[in-house]
Amino acid sequence: MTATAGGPSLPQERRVVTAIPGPKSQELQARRNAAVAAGVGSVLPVFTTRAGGGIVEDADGNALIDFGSGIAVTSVGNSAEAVVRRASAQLADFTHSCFMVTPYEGYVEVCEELARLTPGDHAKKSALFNSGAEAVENAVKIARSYTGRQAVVVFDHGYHGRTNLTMALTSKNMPYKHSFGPFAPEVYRVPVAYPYRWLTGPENCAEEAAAQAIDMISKQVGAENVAAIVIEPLLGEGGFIEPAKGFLPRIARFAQDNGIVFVADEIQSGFCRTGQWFACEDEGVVPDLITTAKGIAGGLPLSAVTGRAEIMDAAHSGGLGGTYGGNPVACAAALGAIETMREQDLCAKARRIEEIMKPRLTALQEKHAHDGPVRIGDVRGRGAMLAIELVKPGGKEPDPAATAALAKACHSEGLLVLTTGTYGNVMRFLPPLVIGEDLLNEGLDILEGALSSL
Ligand code: PLZ
Repeated sequence: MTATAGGPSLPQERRVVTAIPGPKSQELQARRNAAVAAGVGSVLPVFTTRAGGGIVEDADGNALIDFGSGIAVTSVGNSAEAVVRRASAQLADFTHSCFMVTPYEGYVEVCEELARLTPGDHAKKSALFNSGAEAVENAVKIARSYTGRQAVVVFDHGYHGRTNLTMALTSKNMPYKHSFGPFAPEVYRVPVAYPYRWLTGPENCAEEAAAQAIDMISKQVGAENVAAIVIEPLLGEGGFIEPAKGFLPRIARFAQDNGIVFVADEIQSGFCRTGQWFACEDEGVVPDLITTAKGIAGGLPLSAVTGRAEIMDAAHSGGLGGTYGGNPVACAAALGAIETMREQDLCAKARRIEEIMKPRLTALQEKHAHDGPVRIGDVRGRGAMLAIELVKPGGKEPDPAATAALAKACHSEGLLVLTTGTYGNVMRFLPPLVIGEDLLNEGLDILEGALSSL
């Protein structure tokens, strides 16, 4: 540890002093390879020592610009002041009692905040868990219990986790499901309105995709057998796909008309990420249940299911829980993160990030539209959840190799970027919402240079 701490006081400057990864990270990587299971991967094997604002510092003293936020988690920044203050105080008071043994106020406060912040003014209740996957599993348990039905409908390009049920809900085989079956039954996948790749073009994408999805549900499953429809209002791991406008409200209405619980998985898109508290607000969709995690607690593990009180209360007493669900330190961190989002108006910050980034990404798309070996086929997303989709010249064939090469080129210049997408050809941008505008623009300069260098 050096004199300056991480968090907001970490110098907000990019610094590349060694190869990336540098010698210390390489040494650690060798130890890691000997001790950590090969199935656990890393995007960029530089070992983190401190982080804060828009910077991640590594063991070799490199300071990287952070366009990933640990996969949309540190929206309030790493070690944000209010998160550290509240979580530290809680650490000193007690670390665990188990809410199922003796409860504590922090858990209740987080549930009260969730009732206030999530869409809709109906009576709401919440239950807290540890990971996103656990929240999604519990949303399905609750919906099944409430409806007395079994089937769950999910969408092409959807991602909901890596546990057995959520692997079944997740659409992409590699790397999430391959060799890990058999998967949970009663899961049905239907089309999503992906404007860029809709065969008849983007114009009628919303109506056509909704009609196909509803037809498949009605004909193949039977609406009366469906407990829940689970969808990400802005699909994350599938490639930052914004369903064509009109699609989500149509599906939500179908759910409502047929007594199906409509679940919005906002684990990646929630908590100011898209410029609103929740992405489903964009089209005024009010979900019956909403799953949250990631950004909720500034880096500590916490997740939640929030929704209509009568649905949330359907599961029998003692039917929901887990040893660590709603851990007091994680709850304190969440209250600190929510305080930060409110006080610093991080929804507005996310919109400002879009204002800066999107025109520059669109200009890059124009520059790389025709000539050269790489083409940006699509620029999309909202707020600080933005992406470019890379395709081969002359069409829309996905170009995962160029995407990987672009990420590598950015990494070597000290810009931490992540790729995503069913076809591995989407570069996504998820900067912390507190990142400075200088760093944001510097990151975009690096991206621009890296694209030209391919
Ligand atoms: N639902 C919408 O984005 C997690 C996955 C990273 P957990 N996304 C990042 C990886 O490769 O494992 C996610 C999500 C949506 C559910 C989840 C699952 O959340 O906290 O990773 O379980």
